[in-house]
Amino acid sequence: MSLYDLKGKRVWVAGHRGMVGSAIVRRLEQEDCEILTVGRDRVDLRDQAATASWIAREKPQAVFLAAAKVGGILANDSRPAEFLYDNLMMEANVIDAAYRANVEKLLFLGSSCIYPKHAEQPMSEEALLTGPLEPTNQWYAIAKIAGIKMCQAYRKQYGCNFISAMPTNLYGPGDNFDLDTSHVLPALMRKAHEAKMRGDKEMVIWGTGSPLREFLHADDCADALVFLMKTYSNAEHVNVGSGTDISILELAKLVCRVVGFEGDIKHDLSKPDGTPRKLMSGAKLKSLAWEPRSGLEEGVTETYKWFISGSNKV
Ligand code: GFB
Repeated sequence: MSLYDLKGKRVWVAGHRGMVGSAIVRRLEQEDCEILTVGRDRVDLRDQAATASWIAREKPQAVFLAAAKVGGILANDSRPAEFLYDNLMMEANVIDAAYRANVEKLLFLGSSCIYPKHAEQPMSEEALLTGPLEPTNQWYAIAKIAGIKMCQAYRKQYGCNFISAMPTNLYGPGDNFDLDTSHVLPALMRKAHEAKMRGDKEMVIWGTGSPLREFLHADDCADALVFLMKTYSNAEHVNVGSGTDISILELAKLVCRVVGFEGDIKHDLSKPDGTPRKLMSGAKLKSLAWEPRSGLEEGVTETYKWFISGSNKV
């Protein structure tokens, strides 16, 4: 096991204000390292020169590339140019500048949507590029696949110690709760909460509710990413998931139970279901001796406490 010691290192978390980036910062505070961050107001990672000069000046030794343009199924489907361009530019600029600044180790974050729409479940890392993608998020998926390939190419040609991790659907503190652009779990939590506050008799979920989704708490994901940064060095990407999935309708019922909303659940069938299932195989990560800590109900309960604590900015 090739250990990379974070002790005393300058570690840059690109995308530190996002849900995953902020979870990585929280997790790194348990390490004896110097955490570097920079806001997009100071350095736009889509700007190659600005990105390269910041990295050359700050000289990070390790990089968590968690900066990305992300969103739920509707945002992905309705803003393909932004999801493709922004993600391609950010990853290309950071990965290339990291190589030129002799960064010792970089971890690139992708997503479980990189796998084919009808991949055999659970999806192992080998399923990549073996079939057509889910149309609603093919743009984001292609950008993330390109990021995996860039890390592999820089490892092959320049010997860079760059690795890739593919988290499943994440949730937790700092998530996006905007009802048009968010992912399903925060959207259901906000809808159930607001329906309860208004005394509504029902709440509406998108699609049939039959698709299955795997969820992992952002803090569990961050722990896995720091674990991989320290212990993994290989060209192939690594799935980071919880190993269990749930139907969207059952998730809605779980969220309503946690929120305390007792109304009916209705379906807006004008909205897309997306991929029917995308459960990832966690065998590779398990073989490296990492397991997620929190279960879904516990994680949703903790996230709802955060949501109603007023820390949420929506
Ligand atoms: O989380 P989500 O937006 O994205 O949708 P994906 C998951 C499922 O939840 C879909 C249903 O079947 C939605 O129709 N759903 C039900 C809802 N109610 C809602 C709602 O109010 N809001 C939302 N957003 N969904 C994403 C990709 O796919 O997975 C991203 O688009 C990324 O790029 C992410 O890869 C991990 O899970 O379908």
